[in-house]
Amino acid sequence: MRTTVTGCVLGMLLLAGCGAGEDGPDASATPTPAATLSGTPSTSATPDAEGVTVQVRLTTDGPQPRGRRVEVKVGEPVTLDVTSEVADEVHVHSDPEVSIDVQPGDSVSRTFTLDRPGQVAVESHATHATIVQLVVRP
Ligand SMILES: [Cu+2]
Repeated sequence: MRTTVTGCVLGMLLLAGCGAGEDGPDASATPTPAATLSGTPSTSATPDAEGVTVQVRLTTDGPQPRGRRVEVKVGEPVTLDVTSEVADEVHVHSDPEVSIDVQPGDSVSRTFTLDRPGQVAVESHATHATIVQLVVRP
């Protein structure tokens, strides 16, 4: 989906070029984040200058999304917008961990950052389902 990220993996030896790539000449190939700061509410994972926002719905049929991979960068703000129809605990398996308790009818937003590359699962503890798998890039 984001070719710059794939390029990062392939160009692992060129770490310095990784972060700079998005500001380089290739930036014209991707949507300009600065122009869409007013919001694109229809997408459930929106990379922009303010970080990544994931819309989460906890329903009687389980969480939405479920098991989806979302790529983020180390230090990039990650916001979970949780709307729940059920009592549940959203648990981010980071270090330190983040946990969001919700009751039926709750809408809770929580922003955090991840300071290490790797994979971080975000779970619904009531259903033991993985909501999203955060793939943290250096
Ligand atoms: Cu957990």
